[in-house]
Amino acid sequence: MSGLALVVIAGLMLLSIVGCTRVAAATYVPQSRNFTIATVATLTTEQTQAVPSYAPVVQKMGEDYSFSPNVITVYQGDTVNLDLRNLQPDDAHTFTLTGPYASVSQTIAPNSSEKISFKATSVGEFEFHCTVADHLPYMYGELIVLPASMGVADQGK
Ligand SMILES: [Cu+2]
Repeated sequence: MSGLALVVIAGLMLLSIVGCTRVAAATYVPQSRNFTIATVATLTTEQTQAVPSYAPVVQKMGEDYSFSPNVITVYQGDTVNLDLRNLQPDDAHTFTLTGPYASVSQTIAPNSSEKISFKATSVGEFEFHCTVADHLPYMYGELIVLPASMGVADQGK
């Protein structure tokens, strides 16, 4: 056997070894993600006692609340566990998602909490809001569901 043939055979063997050790494409393992979301008073009738100049604003615009945090980010396939806390003593709220998650809606009575869970199946940005008419203009947030492929890089961190 010629020296050239030996080199070719050795090269092919080396390629097959390298080929065998190639790492298989990683897949994202869905996680369980927990969030606590509180309803926060940003402009209310009660506050007008401390800051009288708020009174005409509240009278004209109505009371104003928000969710804190108001952005939730997860990966597709994750299970989202929400602990919803209504911190107001006299106002009920809802946590209501939109789009493919529209079935996720929970009323939270004054001074109480509710826990809900759902699976993040659809990728995209989806608004959540409180359906109480006077709260709706300001009381909203966003669920961001990233593609599972983006979660691979974060796996194990
Ligand atoms: Cu509300």
